[in-house]
Amino acid sequence: MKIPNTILAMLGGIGLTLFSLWFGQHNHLLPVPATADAALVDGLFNTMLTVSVGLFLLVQGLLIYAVIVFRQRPGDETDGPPIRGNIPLEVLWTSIPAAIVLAISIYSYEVYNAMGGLDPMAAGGTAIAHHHHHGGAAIAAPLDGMAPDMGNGRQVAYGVGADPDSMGKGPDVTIDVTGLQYAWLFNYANDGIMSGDLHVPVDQDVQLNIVAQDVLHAFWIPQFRLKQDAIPGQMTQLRFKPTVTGHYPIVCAELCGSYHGAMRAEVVVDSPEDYAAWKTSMVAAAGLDQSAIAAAIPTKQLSDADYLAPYGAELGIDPGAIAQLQP
Ligand SMILES: [Cu+2]
Repeated sequence: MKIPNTILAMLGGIGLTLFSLWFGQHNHLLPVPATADAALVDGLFNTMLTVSVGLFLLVQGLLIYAVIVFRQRPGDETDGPPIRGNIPLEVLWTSIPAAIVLAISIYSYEVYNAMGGLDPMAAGGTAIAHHHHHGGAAIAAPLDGMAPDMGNGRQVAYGVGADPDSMGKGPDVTIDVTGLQYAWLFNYANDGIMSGDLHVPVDQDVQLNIVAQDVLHAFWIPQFRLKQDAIPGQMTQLRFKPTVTGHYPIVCAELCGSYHGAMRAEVVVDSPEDYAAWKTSMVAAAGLDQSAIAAAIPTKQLSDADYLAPYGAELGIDPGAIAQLQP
């Protein structure tokens, strides 16, 4: 008995769909989701991956099928049939991708809105509460890291703000973040703490006010599913609720100079007790010796060779080779 080709094609389509749906949910491509909103991003990513895997297998499967089934047989010197255009086919393969792109746009817009990305300053709780005036001149350009005033008294900023359901509520913790070549600095103004690593308490609403001191940087925590440019003269912000305690990397995701690759820090999501203990230890350390913290932060004053020496040891590079670097 021979199974009709239409039945085979249908079974193939069902199998391909089921595999794509399964793979979209079991791809393990993303690191642990460590904030309340991370699941939204993962949902979007997994949906796009499901569609992509399905299309990839369909297109590549048909290609391989055609290469095998319609290959040139020995002794066959004829030309292929002169096929030109196929309106129904073109309508089909234009309308399906158009519908997919439209659906993904609407979905991603909803995700961005649910994360608080559309109106980051609407949360109310913000460090930017006053206006600066220089010599009485009303200057529209950003001053001192301020967001520009759009004329109606509302500050406009970039970033991810509060979820729509926590709009109007201030954050539990506010931390000022400065990106500079080649480090991140975290300033807990209320506690008088300056740190090279970021500590945040689990299950609390955290707001980061981000600026850059010199050039563009980008503040990226993969486990938080958040990335935001740090811009000189223009404050940006990120607001999130960490949900999983642990240590995660902070990566600069904008090529910002020679040692951009070394511009990494760590975010530690602490239990409430650990967070309190860390703050106490930092306050004590700051009281003892401010310069110890400053010394721990890499600066541009180091020569290239000095700066690279610890990394060279780590990578097994001959110290002599590093010493020959031109300043
Ligand atoms: Cu950087």
